[in-house]
Amino acid sequence: MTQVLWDILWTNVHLATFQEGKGPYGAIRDGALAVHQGKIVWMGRQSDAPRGPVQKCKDIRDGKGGWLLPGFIDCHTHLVFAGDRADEFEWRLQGKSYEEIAAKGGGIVSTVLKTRAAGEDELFDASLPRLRAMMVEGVSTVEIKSGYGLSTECELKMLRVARALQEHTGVRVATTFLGAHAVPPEYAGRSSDYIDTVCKEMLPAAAAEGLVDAVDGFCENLAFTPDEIARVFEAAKNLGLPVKLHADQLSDSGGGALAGRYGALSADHLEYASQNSVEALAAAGSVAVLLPGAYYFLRQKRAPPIAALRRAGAPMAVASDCNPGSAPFTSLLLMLNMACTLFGLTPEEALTGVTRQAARALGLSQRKGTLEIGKDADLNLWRIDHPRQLCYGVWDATPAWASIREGG
Ligand code: DI6
Ligand code: FE
Repeated sequence: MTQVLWDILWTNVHLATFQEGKGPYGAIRDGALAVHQGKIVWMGRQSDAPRGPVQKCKDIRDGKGGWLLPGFIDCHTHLVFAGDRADEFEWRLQGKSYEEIAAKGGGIVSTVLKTRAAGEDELFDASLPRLRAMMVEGVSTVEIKSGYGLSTECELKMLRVARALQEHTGVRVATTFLGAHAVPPEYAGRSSDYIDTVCKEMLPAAAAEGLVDAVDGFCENLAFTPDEIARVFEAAKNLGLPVKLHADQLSDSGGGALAGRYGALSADHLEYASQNSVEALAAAGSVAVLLPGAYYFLRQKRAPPIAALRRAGAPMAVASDCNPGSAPFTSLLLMLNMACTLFGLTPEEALTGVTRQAARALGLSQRKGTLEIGKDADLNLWRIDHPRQLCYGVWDATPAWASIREGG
């Protein structure tokens, strides 16, 4: 697919391509990369660049020895919400658990009440700064979940705001319907009836408006059982939508195994995942999405079974889980650091987790996640000496030195 015409040629750069099987970071030192009509059309060692197209290219850019990486992908966020939960943070520091607070009507439901009360514009204005903070650190694709509406009207409002954020910022937004996040107050004690409404009314309405790229659920003691989630997954399947799952975050509820059984794009959290779940995920090719920010913020004691995931060959992604209750964070760079220090990922694994594997967790591998001929020219140029520095700490490259979004 070498084109004769190149719109842009990046020279004097190192490439961290994150292509599978291409050595550490998929690195190409002293590289060059050519872009045509928003796609990568050539990349390799600069000395190997074909003369004809180089001579005809009118926009040759000097990367000054920096590193080009794929735009980062935050593949698990709840960044559209109203208000905050700093009060609960204080209560937890005094010894109350996340589960206790949720059981007393706090937790997710308290954010639901605030999100329901917010108008669409207000919700957009509250969410935009969080997305902007992510963009500053090189995020060019973000997944955004509903799940703080828990009514047809408010779930659709959240998803419309998520779509509007893409329109406004140019960041690619993947929307996920998370109606099965918690039982809303008007259905207290009737979770099965609520799941009926999710399957028969809420999800079909959201899908009909084209607002749903994937369907998620919260499988946990304080949320929904595997049987209830299975009903949501069946409804998703009938609509031809892919699924993903909040699984085994606070207890082993068999969520990982359920996700594997449905061929989920991903199973997320997984602190309490059993060997059975790990194997089911690996067999299905589902991505294990690790969320070290939530683990840290809830001061959990048990880390996800990283060694078992590695042994099973399960792909691992890293994301922020940005939400007001368990992970009030927008920094994917901080998550990279936490994935290494708290979960023991190597810097290469962590970075692969916000590029190639994160794209896979969103079903976007055809276009995103690696530097590869034919993929979107969705790039960040970082002023670093080595990609590992992005996991260690970055203080002279924020905002990403130059962000190039030639692709859609
Ligand atoms: N797990 C989480 O960590 C978030 N949602 C979920 O299912 C927490 C959401 C919240 O506490 O508001
Ligand atoms: Fe989450």
